[in-house]
Amino acid sequence: SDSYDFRAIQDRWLPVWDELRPFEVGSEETGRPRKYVLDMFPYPSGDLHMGHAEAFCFGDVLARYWRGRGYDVLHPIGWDSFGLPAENAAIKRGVDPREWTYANIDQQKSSFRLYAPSFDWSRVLHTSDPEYYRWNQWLFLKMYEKGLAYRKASWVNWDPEDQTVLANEQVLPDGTSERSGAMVVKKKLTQWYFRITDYADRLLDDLDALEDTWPSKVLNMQRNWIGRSRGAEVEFEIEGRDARVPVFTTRPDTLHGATFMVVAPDSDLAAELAAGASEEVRAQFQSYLEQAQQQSEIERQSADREKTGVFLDHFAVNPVNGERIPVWAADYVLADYGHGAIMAVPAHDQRDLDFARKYDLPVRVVLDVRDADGETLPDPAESGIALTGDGTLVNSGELDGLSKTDAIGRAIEVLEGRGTGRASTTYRLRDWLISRQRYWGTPIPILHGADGSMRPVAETELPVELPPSAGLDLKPKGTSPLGGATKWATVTDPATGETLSRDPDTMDTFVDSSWYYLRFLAANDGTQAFDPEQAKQWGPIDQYAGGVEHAILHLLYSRFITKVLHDLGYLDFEEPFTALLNQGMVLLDGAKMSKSKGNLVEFASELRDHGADALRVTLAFAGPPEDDIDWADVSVQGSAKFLARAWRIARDVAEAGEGDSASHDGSSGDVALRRHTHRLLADAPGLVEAYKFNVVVARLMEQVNVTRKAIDGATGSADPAVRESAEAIAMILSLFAPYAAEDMWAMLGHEPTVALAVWPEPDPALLVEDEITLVVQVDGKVRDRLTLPASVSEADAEAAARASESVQRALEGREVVKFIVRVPKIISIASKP
Ligand code: ANZ
Repeated sequence: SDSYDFRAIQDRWLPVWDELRPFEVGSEETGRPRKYVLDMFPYPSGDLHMGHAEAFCFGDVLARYWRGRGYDVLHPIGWDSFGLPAENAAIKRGVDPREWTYANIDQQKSSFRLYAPSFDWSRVLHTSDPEYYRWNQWLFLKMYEKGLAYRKASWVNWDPEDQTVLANEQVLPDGTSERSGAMVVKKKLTQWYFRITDYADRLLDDLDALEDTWPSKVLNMQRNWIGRSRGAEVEFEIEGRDARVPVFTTRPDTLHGATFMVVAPDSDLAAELAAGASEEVRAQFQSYLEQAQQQSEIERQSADREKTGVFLDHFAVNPVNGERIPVWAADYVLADYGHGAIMAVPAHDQRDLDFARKYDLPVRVVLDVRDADGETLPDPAESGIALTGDGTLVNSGELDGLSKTDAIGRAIEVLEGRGTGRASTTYRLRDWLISRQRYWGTPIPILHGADGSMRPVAETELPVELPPSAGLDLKPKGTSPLGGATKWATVTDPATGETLSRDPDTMDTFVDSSWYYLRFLAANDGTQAFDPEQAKQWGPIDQYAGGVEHAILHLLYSRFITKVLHDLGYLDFEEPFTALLNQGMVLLDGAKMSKSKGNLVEFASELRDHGADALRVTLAFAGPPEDDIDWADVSVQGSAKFLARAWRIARDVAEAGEGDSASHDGSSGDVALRRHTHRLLADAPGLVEAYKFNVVVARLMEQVNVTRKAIDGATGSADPAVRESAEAIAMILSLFAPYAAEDMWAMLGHEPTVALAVWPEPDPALLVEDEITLVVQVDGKVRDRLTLPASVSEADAEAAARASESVQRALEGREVVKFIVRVPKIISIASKP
């Protein structure tokens, strides 16, 4: 063939690869080192989109790279196929969620086939298959056995539109649902939880080991999400109540300045205290509570919001000075952080101060805080500005004169001595709410007795399969649709004959994705969730790639479940993802693409018009993979031109007719070109491993140009150095453009597939840098000749000239007025006395 035709090339190689199945890896020992490279698996909401194209391009570059380095690479693919969109489509269009889901999966599979990521297609999984989700149920039972899965009634975020529970991070800062846009409200429901808070310290501390291999942004998001806070628990007596009330504080040093107490309106304590108050207070409290429940957590905590509250007609006793302080309910205190109650220190906490000023509560300074000039700062009661800085304790009895830090330690000792408090650590992290009142998910394998008792489904009875959706009302209404499947839900206990009912809730789909990476190791194994032996061989994942939208929850939950499985004895590692790459987004004209905005670049049409190779090269060349790509700024045509140029080099070598590559030992031929080729072979690995894919593509472009010059110049296409370059280009190009590279490889006389060709080591003799001689003139006279590497930077050349003794002598007592560096020829310096 004569000219580069991407369609013909795709048609040529697709059937060959289908036949060869080059990326399937077995479980047997090969003696080669291993890498496990995984892309976050897709959700089948339609066909693949440009975001997928990008993410799977980058993951594939890394998978193909490690194969080129001689590794066995496991690079599997599956589908995260349970979840709300399937169910919403079913409700809207009356289709079966199952049909909708699997039709989309088929569509995505065929797009993937053409796009050609190097997946091991023998290990495909879909989380909505009973063969998969039975192991979710197995995991649930293991967690239940260990006390890590439990049920409790609690306030949850409720999306009144979708009629479903939302996780905190699905509630946007303005209090609306990320899903439906509706205002989220609080609702009390009995729900299933996983006890992730037991793992808070390990989840936090183990992040340190990922410092060099995870984006620091993600590490920080994880750290903030867990939110460890060290301080003290202080117990306050409440008049007329037997049990003392604990509060959490990071500032026990300020105890003498606690002039009132605040409890969260939606806490049990507030309800109890209000119940014991006058009718008027009860009524006030009730309406305040209803108002508070309309607010999102973020709103409630916002600093600039006007403070509101209700006096609960009760008094607490400050344990350090016996003072009687009023107890209020206010929504800036959250029910599920710390103990849901605080000691308010208005002089030193801004929110407490705002509240005290609004309701005329006393403000007592207990730290003398000064400004930079040593002046005591103004009284917060007047200034309205709390003294949050460091200072010396005053008005605080035995703590007077101590620094803040010393006073914190001393106050804890005092409290411990009296048995009214102790050092304590609190976390922002809450237990993981895993139950959903929706249809399209994993049924929770628990049976309920009429007496309220619970028993786990026997492992041998798994999977608890989802009943068909036909006849069920899938519309969200706050209770699970599965409850309506009466036949399915009713079970007779074979042992006792008792009638039991199945738990009607389904699991959060984050459970499915928390351990899927392990299922790939034994995707077709009907006897176990995964093979611990294989997990030892392949795990943990060497390279994980995916979107930053999963920076918190998915990664946190996977890390948690990995630690649980480790503790249960199934895994010998505790962190699932050794290295993480977060790709940016694909934008158009600076905006996120979406159907509703009408600015969607369709993956399918790009693929059809330009082919997989040009698309992939464009994505890789657009910039560092972590950055956003604006599709308006890239040129797919430019990528196609580059591919054609690369391809023609192999064609020219083939047409030169010498035909057999074996006759060339590589030691003959154009040395300058060989140096270029070996420098590329030497640099490419470091660049790929540092995710500088765009630089690798740029280097390939340069290599193609240099090689073209050699072909068209004196060297000619029959020179062995040209063949050597063409082969290096094909191998490295195969990371980005597998079709063109395969075609080049074939033209160069090799069998498929270039994807399994191991890159040659560069010849050190060809890596020695060329040298240049740089003339240094001072005021027109040659003063020195410097021998420097050809690649020297201007700054280094200037430094070398300044360091030259003869130059220094010529400049003695004179002032440099001009310093002109013209690498590789001359440096000229002008001076005056
Ligand atoms: C007294 C005090 C004095 C406080 C002072 C701060 C400054 P972090 O660092 O975020 O953990 N707090 C405790 N529980 C709360 C709840 N459920 N809702 C709202 N606020 C709560 O914050 C800990 C501080 O936040 C605690 O220390 C408590 O106020 C407040 F000069 O106690 B502090």
